[in-house]
Amino acid sequence: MHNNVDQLFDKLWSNYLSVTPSAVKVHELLGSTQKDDVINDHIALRTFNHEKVGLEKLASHFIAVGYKECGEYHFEAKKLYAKHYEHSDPTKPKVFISELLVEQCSPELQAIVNDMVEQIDESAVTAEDFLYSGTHWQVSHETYQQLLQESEYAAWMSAWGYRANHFTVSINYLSGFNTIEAVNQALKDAGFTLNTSGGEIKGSAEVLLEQSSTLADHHSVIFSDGEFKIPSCFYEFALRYEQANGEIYTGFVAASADKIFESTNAR
Ligand code: OOG
Ligand code: NI
Repeated sequence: MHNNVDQLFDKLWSNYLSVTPSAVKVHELLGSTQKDDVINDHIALRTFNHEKVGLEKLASHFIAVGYKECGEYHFEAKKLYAKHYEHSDPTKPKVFISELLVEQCSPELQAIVNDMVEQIDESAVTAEDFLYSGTHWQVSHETYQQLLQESEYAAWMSAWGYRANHFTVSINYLSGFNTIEAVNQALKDAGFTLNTSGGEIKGSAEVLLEQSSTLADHHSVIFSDGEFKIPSCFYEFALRYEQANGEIYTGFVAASADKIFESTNAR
């Protein structure tokens, strides 16, 4: 485990950039109007609900650097469960960790996932680099496509494994943009394709959180039966609103998150 928050995020960031080159362009576009680089609202990681690698195992790496568990979320149709974590320093990214409820999936998917999880060395899960260690197994592109038929989430995990699947620009901290509409327009003008599932903007001021995201970059993966370009990771944008008590809302909105997951769908 890491003992320093910034070191952990630096590693997660460079690992994410290695398969998400468009993230550099996002920073140039949104951050160049201000002195400091962008502040990230949150990042997200994915896993399977096996004892060995369940979301609590990922969370322990963040707990070790001062994070506390905050909210929980259910995604029935996608068979996912998630929790979010916060640091006492509000400029440190929040963390959203989800897990696939494998026992609710088909016997075929369960067999594939069990086989992948079995190949993870127990000691790898607590190792310093686990959250950006990628895959610990070999899958074929054929298996990837088979998983895609049932769960895009499972397919993404089979190809990319343990890494941040997105970083999220905090619009609240941007000096050049005040609305999510303005951010989306700048992104589209620069040639980015946004995730339109559930509309370009997910959520509203009423639910205290507005979100949008790019569609994932495409990056090559070496599968056991060859190299293929598939969706990797994406960038998200979040604008948070004040609650009645005057404090900024720090939770997530399940109905919006449900659509954000689809940012790794193929274009
Ligand atoms: C997480 C999707 C949910 C949000 O901000 O609501 C999310 C994922 O794609 O793994 O990030
Ligand atoms: Ni997100």
